[in-house]
Amino acid sequence: MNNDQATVLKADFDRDGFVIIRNFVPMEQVNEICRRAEDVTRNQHRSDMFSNVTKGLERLDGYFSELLYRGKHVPVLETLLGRKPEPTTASFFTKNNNGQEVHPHSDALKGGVIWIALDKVCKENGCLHFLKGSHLREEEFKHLRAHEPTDLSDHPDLAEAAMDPGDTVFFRPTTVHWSGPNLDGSERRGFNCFYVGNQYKNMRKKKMVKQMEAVSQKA
Ligand SMILES: O=C(O)CCC(=O)C(=O)O
Ligand SMILES: [Fe+2]
Repeated sequence: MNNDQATVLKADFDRDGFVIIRNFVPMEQVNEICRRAEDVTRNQHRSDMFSNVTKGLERLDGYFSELLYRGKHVPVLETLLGRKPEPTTASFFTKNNNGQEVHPHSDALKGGVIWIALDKVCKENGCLHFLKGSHLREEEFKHLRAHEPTDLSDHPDLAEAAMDPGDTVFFRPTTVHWSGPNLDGSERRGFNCFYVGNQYKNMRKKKMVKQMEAVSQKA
């Protein structure tokens, strides 16, 4: 990516809260991600609402931790964010035709996210949708939850992210996004990397602060 391309991408990213780079990941790598993600999720038998979402791939296969930490999307995301992305986790998203909608939500307050299409994704099989510019209106959308239906299908800022395998969307975790049902039952897989800081470290820090507060209240 040259400087002019980076400037245009960053302007779009700053305005809309997301940007799609077409053909970003070569097909060999798309196939390898699919093969490895299918391998590590094969024996999972979950029945919860988000059984189609597997986080923590980087703990199951070193290939995914390499991608999360050193994938070629990392420097691009750094340019878009204007700061070093802080890796959190890598995830695999599948979707069959039995529901499994992810309702409108934001992921976190800070950082960035990338989502690579592993199959052709379109409105019929439940591609991602974004609300353009919603990252600039956090207050208005902060009540949204991925497990609670909210109908934004007529929203004027709606953008449908139809993508081909290898296309990659870079987005702010505060940009409202969702994915509808898979109506045609075609294969619909995506791989994402969250860069929203080390949640485990943050959790430990919060726990420590609580413990210290409890101690000082007793004293
Ligand atoms: O792929 C999906 O259905 C949802 C993806 C999503 O919410 C995310 O990548 O943060
Ligand atoms: Fe999300």
